[in-house]
Amino acid sequence: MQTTSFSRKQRFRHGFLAGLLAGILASLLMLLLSITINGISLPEVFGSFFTQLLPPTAFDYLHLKIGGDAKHYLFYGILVGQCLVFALSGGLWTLYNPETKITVGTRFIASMIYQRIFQAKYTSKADNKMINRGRDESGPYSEINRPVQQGETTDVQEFLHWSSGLYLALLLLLLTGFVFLPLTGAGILGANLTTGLASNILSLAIVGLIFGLLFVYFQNGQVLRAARKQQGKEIDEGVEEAGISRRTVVGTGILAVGLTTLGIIAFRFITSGSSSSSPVSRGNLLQQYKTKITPPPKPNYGPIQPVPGLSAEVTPNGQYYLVSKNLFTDPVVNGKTWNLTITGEVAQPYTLNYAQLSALPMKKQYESMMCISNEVGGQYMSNALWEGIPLADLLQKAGGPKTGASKVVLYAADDYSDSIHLSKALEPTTLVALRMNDETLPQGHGYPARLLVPGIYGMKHVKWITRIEVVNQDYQGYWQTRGWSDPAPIRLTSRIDTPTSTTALQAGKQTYIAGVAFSGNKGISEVDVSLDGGQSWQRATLKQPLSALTWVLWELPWTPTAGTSTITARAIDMEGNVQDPAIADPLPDGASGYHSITVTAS
Ligand SMILES: Nc1nc2c(c(=O)[nH]1)N[C@H]1C(S)=C(S)[C@@H](COP(=O)(O)O)O[C@H]1N2
Ligand SMILES: [Mo]
Repeated sequence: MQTTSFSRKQRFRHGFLAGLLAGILASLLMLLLSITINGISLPEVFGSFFTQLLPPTAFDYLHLKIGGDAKHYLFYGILVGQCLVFALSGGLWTLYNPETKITVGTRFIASMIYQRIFQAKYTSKADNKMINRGRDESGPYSEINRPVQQGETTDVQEFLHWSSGLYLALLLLLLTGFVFLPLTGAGILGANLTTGLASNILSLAIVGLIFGLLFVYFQNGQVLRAARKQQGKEIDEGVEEAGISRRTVVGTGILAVGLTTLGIIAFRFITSGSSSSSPVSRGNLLQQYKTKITPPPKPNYGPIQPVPGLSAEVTPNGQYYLVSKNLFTDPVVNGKTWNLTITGEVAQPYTLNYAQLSALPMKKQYESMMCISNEVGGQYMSNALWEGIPLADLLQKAGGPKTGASKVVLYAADDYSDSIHLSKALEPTTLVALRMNDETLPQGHGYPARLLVPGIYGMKHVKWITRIEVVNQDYQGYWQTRGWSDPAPIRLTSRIDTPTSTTALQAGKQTYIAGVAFSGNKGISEVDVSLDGGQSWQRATLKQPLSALTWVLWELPWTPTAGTSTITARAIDMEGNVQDPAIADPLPDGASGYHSITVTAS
């Protein structure tokens, strides 16, 4: 009698591949559910946990790139990891198949359903047809139910019931819900997440169900193919080849995706390191550096030529820099059901809906923002006209903060939170903004409402706010628990927008050096440009800013000489503080140093 026998390695491989395929599809379904029904996205939860575990310096690199592509790589990396966990669970499940312990009843039902749907079976009846496809009394499990004969291998146990897949899914679900999620701080079944317990359970159950069924489907398909191959006297060559090539293709595909992801991260890492070196000698700059000029310079306002490459003074909404912690998608909040709660250490907590909030008196102000992970000369800086309700008014409406209150915490729809000091919260320019450049706040910038808090970095400008809580103790926000500054005042900076290292300059032909300078809420009194590595400085013309809270456009006419030139810029704020030339990475307080570029004229 012919028997098929699979080695442990083969059995593991079958389960692993089946788990991988089912895991990929289940993971895609998970993402789909997270977008459509606000289901839980485990890669998002684990990504957030992972960034908290890493030492801040190790994560610095990734945060530098957040808003760019790196966070997506992190996300896809974790997604690949999740698929591998599915695959591993499939391999182990097949290897240590606990099927024999599953009741005969569920086996029978599962086997019936299996036959009904797929009409595929594997049988070793002595009709010399080891494999056939078609309806028959014996199902794929008839073999298992038969007592195992002496010397016979038990490969057929690799055929799984639907119920077996569901048991595996249940096991994974229990592990996730009661072990892994609580370990990340998300609570049992992710109860602490804003997605909500009901939506978590529903989405996990759907994903689990689909994974379990697909796993059994792929597993049995593979066993069938492998058995055919082994007993292959009557195999259909075409089918067999298709089986092998599909397996090979999938395996190679996964490998390729994984390697590409790693490659891109490595490439980014290498190139980011090389671009941070500055063409200007630090010694010079530091030697001559005076931290403060008293009295502060009087700004040199004047007309600015509209030169190509210079930032628009007001950034259009579509071009405003975008940063969020969210690895996959930002929350889409429904303004019709959304409301904002003011609570904590206040006399009368209350809740307003969007219409009620919009009806309150609003204030318009130009304000520029900068991300704390922006490097000197970087692009995570923009300016807009905002409109919103002063936070002080909202707190006053609640009877004001109680004595002893020290901080205000802002909670958002994406499980992000941050705090600001009460004194900062009460400043008249701290707003809960509903509008941006005369439009409803765009979704990506925090619709329905975001915080504006001039003078401190972008991370404190909490988007998609749901709750504002006055507290009487310290509170560390999302980025603070990852090593970043809590007070987070903006560090004075200036950026050369034009020319760039790739601009084709003509020697002897006048052009303009131009850019922006920003201090948060301390204004800009002067911007200087040096063409000799900081030995001498020329004063640029400043465009009178739209408010005391915005960046300032600056410009200097310049006639390049043939060859290369190095251009360096520095700013001075309205208090006379001079931009710090010491190079500092963004972590933990924001970057410092001077922006320098090397250009060539011919
Ligand atoms: N809810 C929420 N608010 C958030 C963030 C976030 O991830 N979630 N990111 C912060 C960071 S780090 C920055 S720099 C600003 C960016 O705002 P923007 O995308 O409108 O430019 O939003 C801040 N507010
Ligand atoms: Mo940021």
